[in-house]
Amino acid sequence: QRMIKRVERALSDNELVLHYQPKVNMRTAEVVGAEALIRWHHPERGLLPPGEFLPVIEDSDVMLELGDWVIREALRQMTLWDQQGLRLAVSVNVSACQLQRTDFVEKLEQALREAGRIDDPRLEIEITETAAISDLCHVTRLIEACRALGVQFSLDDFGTGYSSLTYLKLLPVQTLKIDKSFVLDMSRDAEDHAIVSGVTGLAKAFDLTVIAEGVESVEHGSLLLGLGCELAQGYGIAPALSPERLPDWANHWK
Ligand code: G
Ligand code: G
Ligand code: NA
Repeated sequence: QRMIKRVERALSDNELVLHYQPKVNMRTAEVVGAEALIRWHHPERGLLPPGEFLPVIEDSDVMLELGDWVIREALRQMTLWDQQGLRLAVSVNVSACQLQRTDFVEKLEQALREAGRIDDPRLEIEITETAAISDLCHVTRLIEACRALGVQFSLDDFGTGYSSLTYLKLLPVQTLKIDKSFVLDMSRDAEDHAIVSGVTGLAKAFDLTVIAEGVESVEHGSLLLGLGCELAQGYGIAPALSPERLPDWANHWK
């Protein structure tokens, strides 16, 4: 309870920040986007990763407040980068409790309008399979309504939840994110390699975009390219960077 109050104060005291992990096309060497990942500039404890405070506030109203802030902040940053000539699609993580809100789409539209991005959202929402499947009917309608606003969806950590092909067929997402646990071991573990290969093939068959997480090495990259998965994210490319550092990184990355 004290921790929830403390995060709420962090939000109003501007101690929360978004860092952005680049997403690249390994074939064309293009920087295609960035995933917003929250951090807490704690006055005593330094920069805290989300695992230190998100689980505590999940299912509280503060999580909803934080979720709203993440979307508004990411849109604001995107416009700043646009002004610097860096045109990126930005993705944000949205948790199950946010998706359950009946006013999610309304709030999103309001945020796009206030950010002046209603005509060019270039925003993607990452949801986990588990969150999507917990209320499939509601989430399906929500995705459709957001897509009508030009906002895209990706299924995060794909392969780790109770993914069934039926769900995949029903969910109108545009992108599958292959979970890093499969990518990390794909050079040593034949089954993980087969899973990455299978998900990539599945994405093609469903006409979806596919992106691999956890790309840490050149070997990961070449294996993925060999399987036809061109988009990637991971420490081998870049960790999450502060918004000030990202433009410089993007200009020098090849
Ligand atoms: O940055 P890091 O790799 O430590 O992130 C850990 C987890 O926290 C990731 O799985 C990510 O999905 C989650 N996360 C990071 N930022 C946000 C956010 O803004 N909202 C939600 N709901 N989850 C986030
Ligand atoms: O899927 P999720 O939103 O949890 O992904 C973000 C998380 O993955 C963050 O905790 C981030 O630090 C972590 N991450 C990003 N790239 C890599 C990587 O190449 N290797 C590993 N092990 N973790 C990564
Ligand atoms: Na994510």
